[in-house]
Order: sequence, then C-alpha cells, then structure tokens
Amino acid sequence: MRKAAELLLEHAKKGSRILLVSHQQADPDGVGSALVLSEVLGRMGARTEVVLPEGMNKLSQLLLERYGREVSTSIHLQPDLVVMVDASSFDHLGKVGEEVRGKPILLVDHHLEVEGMREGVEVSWVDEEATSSAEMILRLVKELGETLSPQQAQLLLVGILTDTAGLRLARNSTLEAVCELIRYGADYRQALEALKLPEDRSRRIAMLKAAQRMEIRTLGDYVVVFSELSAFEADAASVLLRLGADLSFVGSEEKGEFRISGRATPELCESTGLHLGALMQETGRFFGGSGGGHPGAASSTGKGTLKEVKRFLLSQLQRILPGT
Ligand SMILES: [Mn+2]
Repeated sequence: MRKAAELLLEHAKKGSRILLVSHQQADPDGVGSALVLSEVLGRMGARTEVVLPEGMNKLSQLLLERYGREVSTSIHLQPDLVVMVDASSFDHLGKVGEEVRGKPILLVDHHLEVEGMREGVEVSWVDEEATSSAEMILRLVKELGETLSPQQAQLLLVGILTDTAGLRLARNSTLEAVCELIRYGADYRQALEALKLPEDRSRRIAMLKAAQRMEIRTLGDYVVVFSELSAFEADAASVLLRLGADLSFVGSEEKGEFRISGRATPELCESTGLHLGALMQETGRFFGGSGGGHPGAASSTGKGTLKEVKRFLLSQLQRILPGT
C-alpha cells in the first residue's frame, strides 16, 4: 500500500491528470471506490476523471443519482496515471482496457490476482484478504493523510455492504472499517436503504425461472446446481445457494458466446480449498474469454455453449472436490 500511496502523492502534488476506471457493469464497490478516490485526489491537487465506458449495474446507477455524482462514459483526459479499481485485468475493463494498456497504471484490487498483471502495471496493490475495494480505499485515504466527508464515507460503506452481502461475509477487519466509516459520518441503516432495488417484477420472475430450470447434481457430499437465464445470472446464483445448494452456476448463452456466474458457500470453500475465482479464470482461458473473482463468487465469459462449459466445470470440480 505504501508504494500506491507514494505514487498517488507524487502525482497529486504535480497536479497530474489521473484517470480512474473500474470493471464492466461496475458494482457499487467499484463505482464508490473510484469516485471517492477521485475526489480525494482532486482535493490534493490532481485533475481526475472517473470513466466507466462499459456501463454499471442498476444499483450503481441509483446510487449516483441518490448521491448526486456523475461519471464519464468516454475518456476526456490525457492521463499521466491510470488507476484501476476493483478490476483485476485489462479484459475486465472492456474496450477501455485496450486504451489504457501501456500507460502508467496503479492497480488497486481485492480479487484473485491475474497472472502477468503485476508486470504490466507500475504499482500493483492487490489484497485478497480485503472483502471490498472500499476498505482498501479507506486505508489508502488515511495513508495519504486525507479525510472523508460523511457522504464519501457513505459511498464506501455502501461498497462494503455490496461486496459482503450486507456484512454476512464480513471479517473482523471489515467491521473495523465500517466503524471507522461511521465515525466519518456514514450511516448503516441509510446504506442498507440505498442498496434496496425498487421492486422489480422481471427480476423476481428470473429468480423463479432459474429455480425451475435448475439441474441438480451431487458430487461427493456436495450439491451442485446449474441453471440458465438471459439476465440476473449472478443474483440467481446467490439465490440458488440460499435454496440449499453448496455450489451454483447460472449462465446465459448468445451467438456462440456464454457468460456464467458461480457461487459457493463459505463452508465449501473453507473445507475444500475451492477458489471459484481461480476456476473461472481457468474457464475463461480455456474458452477464449476471461474470468475471475473471489473464492465464493466469480464469473467468466467465453466462446462456446453452456453445455460445454458445464462439462468443463464438472470435470474440474471432480478434480478439486474430495471424494468425487
Ligand atoms: Mn469489489
């Protein structure tokens, strides 16, 4: 972290132009982290821009409206430094990945490190122990000797709540970060409110369809389920865990390309050492796409059919899960 802070300090002092980017379909952790860091660096003297050309999810859009923030959809700044937040590889940035490749880059992320990324950037600060990028940004801001406004603290808190499923996946260090954000003026109940999506009928129907189309497999002691949707795959994968699966995969397929999200219970990850992020990285690589994520939540894209992906995942899982 020290190196990350030093690099930012040096650039901010010079009044550098700093571009902040996050992953495609950015979630509140990515958006909140990029925005808050951008504002802090701006106060320190840098010229900054947050660019999310590949869009963000519904929740992030609602948050920007609620907190009166804006992001760009294309790059206007000729950056002296690019900060990648909450994204572990250029592939995850979509087309902006190609535009920033080769520029001086600072990587701040808590996903499984992607092979070769460390070499492609100036400074890489990856902390897989952090449950969100927002926690890392809080530490970074303090290291920079800066402080947060109540609203900035709130944006980071919302990021933490998103990535920890409302603190269910929190570690002790997460809760310490939450307490600190509260001292800066964040409000827990308000953050929970901000994360409630308006009642969405199409989402509810998608969850029911995912359950209806579910295929149930047992691998040793574990219940693994597969399903198919054309939207809300990640949400559905989480819902299927809550229904009782140990491991769930929900994918979509269009024009010879697929997208798949996986979720695993913390118990399964702990007892078997399964890292879905690594499995999805491998899946992406195998099918000519990209993938990654966390031990219990990850996704991948690639070329092929869901049937082929399922076969691939099952063969990998048989290798990884004991007694299968
Ligand atoms: Mn995150």
